[in-house]
Amino acid sequence: MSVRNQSSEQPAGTLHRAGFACFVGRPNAGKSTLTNALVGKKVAITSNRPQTTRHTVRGIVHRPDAQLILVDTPGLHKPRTLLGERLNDVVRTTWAEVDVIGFCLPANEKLGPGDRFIAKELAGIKRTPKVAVVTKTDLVDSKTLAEQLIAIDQLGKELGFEWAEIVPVSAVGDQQVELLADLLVPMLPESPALYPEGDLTDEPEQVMVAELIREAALEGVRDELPHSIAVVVEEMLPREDRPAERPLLDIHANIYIERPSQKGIIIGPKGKRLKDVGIKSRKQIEALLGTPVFLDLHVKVAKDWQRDPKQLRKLGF
Ligand SMILES: Nc1nc2c(ncn2[C@@H]2O[C@H](COP(=O)(O)OP(=O)(O)OP(=O)(O)O)[C@@H](O)[C@H]2O)c(=O)[nH]1
Ligand SMILES: [Mg+2]
Repeated sequence: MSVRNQSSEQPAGTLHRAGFACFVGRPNAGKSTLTNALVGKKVAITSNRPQTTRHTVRGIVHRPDAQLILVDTPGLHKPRTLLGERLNDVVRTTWAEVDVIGFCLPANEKLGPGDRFIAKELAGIKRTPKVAVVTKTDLVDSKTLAEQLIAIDQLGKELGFEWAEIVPVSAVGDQQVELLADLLVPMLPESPALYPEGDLTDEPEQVMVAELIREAALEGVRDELPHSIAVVVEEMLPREDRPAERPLLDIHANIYIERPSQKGIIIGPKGKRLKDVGIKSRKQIEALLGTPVFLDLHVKVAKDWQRDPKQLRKLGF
């Protein structure tokens, strides 16, 4: 008898589904954390600063009878910069292309104008099923949650549509995350798998590395600074003259900020902050790539890059 990986076996007689679900919502609603929880691995960075995600990130959930491709999108907000406008455009293009939309609303915050604004736009997308995902349920009691569920149901009715489902989840508390996948899968079209088995994301390694550095750099910075940070990996090369059993990957990356005055904050007294960012992100990068890394970080000023089309292009937006 041979041992086989049951999880990738399709039960006889059932059809296979594959397709795309995107998570949309206000900044900080918990979209990326939920994406990671569903995939079972960190494919998107998260932080308690709003507007952490800056491009769509695909996370892939493999099941015996389905492949669910999650598209985590930047939080939709009132844009104040060219970057903000670009991010909102990305979200709108994405939700027009997916099979099901998951609208994320945090359980611990009353519905606000930002949520209504998004819901109104979703109401205009008639063909695509819309699932309301109530996130962060670990932060509220059952009464607050019940009120939120009613308010969301009401919001749909006001705007003239029915939610395909309203699902409370906690990505941090691992509550109902699997159930959400169970509910999304039947909304996908019949299709063979779209990605190779085992792929958890389609993010290029270089982008994931840059994102892990940005995540570490975001921690503990305040006010406008999180928005000013961008990271570009310039080079990733195996160090020459290393014995085969002790490889080392050299990574050169630039952390961009918008003004010279921000440089000191990122670098910190005697360079301590930058050093900590390096240590923290290097550990994560090593875990991701499975190889020891030498990380060389530099801080550079790209003046007002969020508003400058040329700089945005250079930084990949
Ligand atoms: N307690 C709790 N916190 C959560 C949960 N999900 C997310 N968070 C926290 O909420 C904050 C925002 O999470 P993200 O996943 O980065 O939110 P996002 O919607 O992707 O944000 P943007 O990318 O900025 O649009 C982080 O501090 C998370 O740790 C949850 O289920 N429970
Ligand atoms: Mg995010």
